[in-house]
Amino acid sequence: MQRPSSNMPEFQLLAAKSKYIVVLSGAGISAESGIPTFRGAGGYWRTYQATDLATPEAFKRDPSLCWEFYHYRREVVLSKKPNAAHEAIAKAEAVLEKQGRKLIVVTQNIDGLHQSAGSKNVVELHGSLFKTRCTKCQAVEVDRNSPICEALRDRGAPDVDAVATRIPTEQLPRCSKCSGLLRPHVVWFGEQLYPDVLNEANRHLENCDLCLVIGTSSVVYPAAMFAPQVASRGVPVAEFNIESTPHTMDFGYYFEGSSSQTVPQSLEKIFSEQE
Ligand code: BV8
Ligand code: ZN
Repeated sequence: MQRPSSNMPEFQLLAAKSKYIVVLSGAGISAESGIPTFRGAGGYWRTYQATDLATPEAFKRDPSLCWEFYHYRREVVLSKKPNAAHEAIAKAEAVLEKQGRKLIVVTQNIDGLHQSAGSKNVVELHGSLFKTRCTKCQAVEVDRNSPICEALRDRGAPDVDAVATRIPTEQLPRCSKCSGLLRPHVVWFGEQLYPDVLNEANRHLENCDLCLVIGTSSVVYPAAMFAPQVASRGVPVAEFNIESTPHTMDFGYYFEGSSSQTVPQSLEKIFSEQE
């Protein structure tokens, strides 16, 4: 098996020539914005791992605890900003678009930081912290209110010994149309990805001529198979991570380091072409 190249000048030229770039991002791209990743130490809230609470069963069993978890994550994200990696990707999209070329972000993240940095073409594979879905009428709404509802104000403290008095479901976020109980519009473990989102992501994966896969441990399916799928078409894929992952050997390029450094560097020839 050939080892991935770490030849940055070579990759910069590839990126400057590409017509249809797909950026696949995971929690690692937001780590330097201060948002904990899942697998690092930050992956815990109180005595729970995200994977314990990000399930339909957890919501059914205790919607109050589940909403405290998501309320906490919303408030954390509202206090954070995109970093240089998000910004370089948004800038590259704008420059390429002027030249009739595409750059699409397909993200596993639900923090909305790509959009805050100015990215327009963003496919949110796993939904968004700032969208709700009614469990009764299925209406999906954008909601960036802080707090999302009065009963959750000052709730959601992450400390292990935080006292979780249960909030009655009537006081949890309710639907403005049918007053049904709202849930976060995110894809939980064991839930299928939204078909239209999956189709859109696949269309981009099948047509791109370059792929950057940034800050993902590639353990969650089906997202974990996207970059290897592109590489198997013979399209150059570059992985950006602080450590190698189970798929690093599948890719043509691997740039070790913090994405806020390596990602802007990899895209800079797109900007210099423009000047
Ligand atoms: C489904 C929204 C099918 C919610 C998320 C056994 C084997 C294989 C699969 C399964 C299995 N058991 C269950 C499954 C399926 C399951 C799955 O894959 N489980 C995993 C845990 C094994 N998948 C699902 O359930 C999916 N649905 O398969 O449905 C189905 C079919 C028929 C009928 C019914 C169902 C749904 C998965 C979506 C779950 N929702 N998020 C929420 O967030 O609350 S997943 C969530 O976790 C994220 O969205 C993301 O996808 C994942 C976290 O992964 P990463 O983003 O990669 O983050 P991580 O912390 O892991 O890694 C960070 C990386 O960044 C690291 O590599 C680190 O080195 C790097 N890094 C850190 N700092 C930096 C950096 N890199 C660069 N610079 C830095 N500064
Ligand atoms: Zn409703």
